[in-house]
Amino acid sequence: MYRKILIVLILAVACKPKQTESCALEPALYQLSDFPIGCAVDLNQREFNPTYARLLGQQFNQLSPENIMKPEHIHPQANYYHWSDADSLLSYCQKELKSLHGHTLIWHQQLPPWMEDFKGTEVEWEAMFKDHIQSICRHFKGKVRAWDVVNEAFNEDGTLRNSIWKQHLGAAYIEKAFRYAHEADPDALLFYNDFNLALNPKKRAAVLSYLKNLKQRGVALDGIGLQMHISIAFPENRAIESAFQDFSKAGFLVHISELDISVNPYGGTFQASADIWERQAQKLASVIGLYKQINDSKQYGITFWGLSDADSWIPSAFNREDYPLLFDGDYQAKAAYCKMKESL
Ligand code: 9MR
Repeated sequence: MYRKILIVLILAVACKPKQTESCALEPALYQLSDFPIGCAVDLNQREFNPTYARLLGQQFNQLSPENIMKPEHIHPQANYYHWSDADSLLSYCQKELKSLHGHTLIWHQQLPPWMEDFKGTEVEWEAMFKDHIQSICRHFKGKVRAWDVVNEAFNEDGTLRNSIWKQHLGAAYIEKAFRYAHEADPDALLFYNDFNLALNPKKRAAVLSYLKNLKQRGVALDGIGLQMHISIAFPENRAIESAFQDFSKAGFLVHISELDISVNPYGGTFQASADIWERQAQKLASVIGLYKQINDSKQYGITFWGLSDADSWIPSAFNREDYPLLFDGDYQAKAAYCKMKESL
């Protein structure tokens, strides 16, 4: 009887589609790469979860704060900046020799209530906007590698999003943001960051032509952050290639800034299978291969939007089961991790 149960149990474990893959964790990802390999960090996890901290420290050499440099967190009141969390991440980066990618100065989301409710003339709005950008850039002057200066300013149809910034400062707010950031920290690289730029050619063309125009007019704009919240089903590799090529050939540094590869993009019941993990690994290999085709001087780096599947923003944001990252919920390497090491 017990033997029978044991056999059934062994068979069940052996037949369960394996998500994890065995490949060595060393050399680490960044050690195999010619460009920085980054990860979005949750500060609490880094400070209180030793498994998370060990893997993060071992595999990545550039970090983006997932939330703690966003306006609501770092500038919660008009006359108060909350520096301690970002400072703590910065000192970790300095100690561990990792670069810090600042994310993000100007966005329409995660704004503190006082900023959303701000009342004033256009001149007062601009003073507030300038103070926000320059206080943060000055605080981290010489210490961050780059800033995402403006995040997600475009709609999917290629028009400018009607954010509070556009409403109160006009379309010129984008150019002003870059000018103010550059004035406060002339050595930081400055990025425009957005999503769906591979998937949506109309949005890509609009953003590209807008950024080219800014650059031609002497605005200090160094690169594009292609977020790349993609999936095993889309976008097609040809579209990803076009996005990488279009921006790099126009002279912009290309940062794959928020990479994750959904395995359940349409939601609904999710059925894990070895085939799914393999497709995720293959999609990642294609992304890396296409990224390596752009001119070396334009390869700013690749950043994953989270460390393990347990840390991903996707399941809660879309209320669906998903496993979009390199490590599973137990911080074990997945097929995608192993494939990435072969592809770098
Ligand atoms: O991962 C972030 C999540 O923890 C926040 O709740 C969310 C709020 O909108 O922002 C997420 O990060 C976003 C990033 O800052 C900008 N691009 C889209 C990302 C996913 O929403």
